[in-house]
Amino acid sequence: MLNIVLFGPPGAGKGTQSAKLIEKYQLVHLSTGDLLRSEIAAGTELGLKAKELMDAGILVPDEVVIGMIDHKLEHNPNAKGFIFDGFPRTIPQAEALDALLLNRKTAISSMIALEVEEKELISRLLIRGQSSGRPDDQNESLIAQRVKEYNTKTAPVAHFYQGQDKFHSVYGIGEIEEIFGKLCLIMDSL
Ligand code: B4P
Repeated sequence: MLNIVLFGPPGAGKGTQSAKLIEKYQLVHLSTGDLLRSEIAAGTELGLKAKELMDAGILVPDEVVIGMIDHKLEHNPNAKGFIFDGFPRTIPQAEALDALLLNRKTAISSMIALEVEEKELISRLLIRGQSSGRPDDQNESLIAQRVKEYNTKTAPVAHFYQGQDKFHSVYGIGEIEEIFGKLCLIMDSL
């Protein structure tokens, strides 16, 4: 199985590149951001709790997202592999993912990080906010809060995969196709 963690700060291009990768490599896309937004849209209790945190630019509790991923793995027993987009975002999430995959006799193949400077992240997300209506893309201070959350809680997850010798990084500014080409080179080398 090919199991990829696509990593990077908010707005780095994870969702954008995941969509292209799943098409080319026939993998299942698991985005915790998308899963949480569908819970919000469905008005579930989980969604109501998550919305408050997401609208404030704060990560939702580990057990919530780990439970969602476990559920999705359970429902895709015949997948050729997975693209994890926006997960794991903390060290406990990374440890839990290793355990969930080990239970299924598989493992993460590689983490690929998209490196983008903060100024560009803020500009991309403000543009997306104008068209998507996503509450967490609406103002600069909220986006800065998400980047802060990333720097303190999520960035250390890269070291977790460096320690397993599974870390790759790609510069994430430029044409979408050009960045996709660099990701494919890594994917094809795995
Ligand atoms: P996510 O849905 O994961 O949102 P994101 O990080 O903001 O988006 P992404 O990174 O995928 O966007 P993309 O760059 O593709 O998370 C939202 C919230 O959910 C979090 O803040 C948190 O509260 C919660 N959450 C999610 N997962 C969690 C977890 N595991 N644990 C705890 N909480 C969790 O796109 C950004 C924009 O850039 C787009 O408009 C795109 O068109 C544009 N773009 C992309 N590539 C570009 C390029 N090369 N050039 C120019 N623009 C580009």
